[in-house]
Amino acid sequence: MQDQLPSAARQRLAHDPHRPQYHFLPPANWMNDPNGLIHWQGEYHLFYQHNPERATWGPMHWGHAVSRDLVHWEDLPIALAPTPGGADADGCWSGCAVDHDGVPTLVYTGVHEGRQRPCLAVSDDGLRTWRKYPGNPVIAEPPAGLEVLGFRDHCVWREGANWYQVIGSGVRGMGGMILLYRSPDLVHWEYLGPACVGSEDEMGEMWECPDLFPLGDRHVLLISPIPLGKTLYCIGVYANHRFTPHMRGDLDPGGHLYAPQTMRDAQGRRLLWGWLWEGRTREAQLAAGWAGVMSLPRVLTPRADGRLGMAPAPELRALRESHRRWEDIVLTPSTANPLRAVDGDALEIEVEFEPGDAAQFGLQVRCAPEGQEETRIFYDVATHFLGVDRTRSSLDDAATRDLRGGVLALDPAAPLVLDVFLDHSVIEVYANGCFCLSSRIYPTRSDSRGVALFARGGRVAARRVDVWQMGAIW
Ligand code: DQQ
Repeated sequence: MQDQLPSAARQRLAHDPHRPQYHFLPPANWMNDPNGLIHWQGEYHLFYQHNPERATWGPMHWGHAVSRDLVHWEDLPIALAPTPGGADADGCWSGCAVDHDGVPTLVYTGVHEGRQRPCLAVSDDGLRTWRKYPGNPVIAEPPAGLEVLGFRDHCVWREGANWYQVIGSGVRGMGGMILLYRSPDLVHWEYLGPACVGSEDEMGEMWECPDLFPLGDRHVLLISPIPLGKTLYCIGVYANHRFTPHMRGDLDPGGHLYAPQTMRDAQGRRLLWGWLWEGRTREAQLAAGWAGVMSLPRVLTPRADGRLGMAPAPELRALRESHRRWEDIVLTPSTANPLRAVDGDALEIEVEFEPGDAAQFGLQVRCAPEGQEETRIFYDVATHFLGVDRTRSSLDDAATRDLRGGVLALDPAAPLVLDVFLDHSVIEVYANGCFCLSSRIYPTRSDSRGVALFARGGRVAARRVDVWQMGAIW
């Protein structure tokens, strides 16, 4: 059910122990993809796919929030709702925001009777309310001759006098692709051809939520391919209307981040947000009355080793409250837990490990006193696997229990620096500035609040451990 006031809805759900306190999520009900990210006159605007009626995916609206500091968010009225009989009668799906000669303009996918087509909306009151372009949709059909599996989600940018956009698409038997268009005015679009086509076996058949942007002297393409259920990043060269990938990777092998979008802010930073989906049943989501969380803002940077640099936005330090530090701890399998005094479900934990001869090391969070529940964030030295093990995170059968992660190769003497953000049911792990894992956990016990460090099969040193209690953003 939709509450009258966002603040009343937030209040009503505030005591849910799984509800994050410093990650953005809507007042209530369903959220998926971030949309329309834009830094406008000192304000960060975050729009999002939203079903304001229920905590399940449904008729898509664009929810809207604004922030001056990237940390605290204020709810604004819903920006877009389906128009009965219109090109978006069945949903306002994902898209982006651009500054069209001073006019804030949303480019989104209108869905009607199974057709997905680009639509526009503009604001003349500082992005508070939105007027749809009466001529929607602005592209009537997908390109002739292509049997596309989808034609949706928009990444729009300016080059000289023209606008360009790529639209997510794919053709069965060929693979996922982005279709490139050019326009002088955002209304009239000329099709230029596919800017990139992937191999279906490796990169799926339909690319959702493409984002193509310059980073350093390269371009990055983000895609969320069906049926992979995860986001890939490709680093390569964009020239002559073609993007050629030179390397690719999993953006976040934690298994919960999807359909991210980026924006360039006034400082010239490339910021990314992604949708962190739930790890529990539809019934559990409906009972909770909310579903879907936004990741923390991540700063993307080019790196000399060719990887994508990813770090939490430094503004998040404003959330740090009481702090404790430990230094030079040597851990062995029999060491008593040095962090036994730590208690919390909204924490930032930064640890610098110096690998010794331990086979595995890491930390545990949301630990119950007798170990009935715990979540392990671990590094396996032989396989270079950094993972989140939630096989014992929850006594609730409805919560996903698995082990997810990916390979982070470390030089033998190099430290592993983990920056872990724990926020009730959300875990975000940042490692060595180039690796992220997002996960969701649902411990059942009110005393599952402990934190521990561990080593298996040998010794490891924790050179520095910093733990902060984190404040709430509302
Ligand atoms: N979510 C939107 C689509 C997009 C998908 C619909 C990705 O536009 O392809 O809610 O999660």
